[in-house]
Amino acid sequence: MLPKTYAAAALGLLTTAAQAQVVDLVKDTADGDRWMYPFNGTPGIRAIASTFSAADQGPGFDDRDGQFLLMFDTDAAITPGLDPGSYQIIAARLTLVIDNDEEFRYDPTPDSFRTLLAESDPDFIADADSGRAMTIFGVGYRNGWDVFSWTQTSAFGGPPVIEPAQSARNVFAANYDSVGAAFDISNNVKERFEVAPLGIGEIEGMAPGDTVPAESVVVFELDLCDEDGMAFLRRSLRDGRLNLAVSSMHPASGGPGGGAGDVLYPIFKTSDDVIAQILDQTPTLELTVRVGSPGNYDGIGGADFSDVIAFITDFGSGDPAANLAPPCTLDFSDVLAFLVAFAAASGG
Ligand SMILES: [Ca+2]
Ligand SMILES: [Ca+2]
Ligand SMILES: [Ca+2]
Ligand SMILES: [Ca+2]
Repeated sequence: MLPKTYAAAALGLLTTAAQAQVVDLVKDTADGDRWMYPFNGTPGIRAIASTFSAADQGPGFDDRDGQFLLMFDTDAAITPGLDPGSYQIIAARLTLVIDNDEEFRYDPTPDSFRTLLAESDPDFIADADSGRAMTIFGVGYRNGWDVFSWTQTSAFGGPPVIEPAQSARNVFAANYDSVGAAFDISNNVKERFEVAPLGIGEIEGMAPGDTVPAESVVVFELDLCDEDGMAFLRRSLRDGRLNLAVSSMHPASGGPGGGAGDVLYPIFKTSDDVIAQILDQTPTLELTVRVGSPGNYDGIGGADFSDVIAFITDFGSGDPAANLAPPCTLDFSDVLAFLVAFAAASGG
């Protein structure tokens, strides 16, 4: 469950720049999803998508060789086109369901890229916990594609930097610099840098190192303290579409491009899995977002005393809805942000 259900969302109040509302958005299937693998023969309609690494296979393949791209249109529920600062992310969560049974190990903590280097490399360190984390990222584009033009059936990539497929993909798992420019993290082992995921996949009741059964529910709580990541989310809400990439560094053994051996990586059900549609196991996005000025905190009427009470109540109880300014903890900067917004919205 997301932290709160708001009367404002139920009433469906109209939003203008001066008004605010808190929207609980639940999308129980993706508007598009795609196994982003260079040799996927059924792009956009495949019922499963696996994530794995080719970091140990030399040049020619992205380290993050198999990625799972998910596309959610948000514009029907959350007014697009506003300044990105008008979207306050209060909670964000992606839920996926595992398709394969007992083939990979659970690891809820990401490993350094150094654990994926050759053991003879001076920078190599051993992976302290078996398994690899399932992680989620925002995306970036190349070759002229963008969030509006790219669809689940668009071309995988353009000319690779190294044949047959390295650094070719048109949409890639990304991190962002301080001005919001995306950079491709698909080769962070070859290029030797650590990555910052938006969220880490967790499975309730499972211990690190356990093998993961089919039908396991993987929950990615997005990190509200990641300011670059939250800025990506806000831009996505402005654009009316949120595209996300799931990645993991499990070895590509036993499957696509991975040669002999058992499958050792997660396989997720996509929105195209007919059984998953019936069993409610398709990818699900949950967002709680305040849209517009937080001065009208309760989203009801204009900015008046009830908004002051509502803010103080949330602030006092530690509700993340009261987090109106960095850092992501509740402190005086949030009170100040509320007062400034309240003064502006109430004309005072
Ligand atoms: Ca699809
Ligand atoms: Ca590990
Ligand atoms: Ca109000
Ligand atoms: Ca804060």
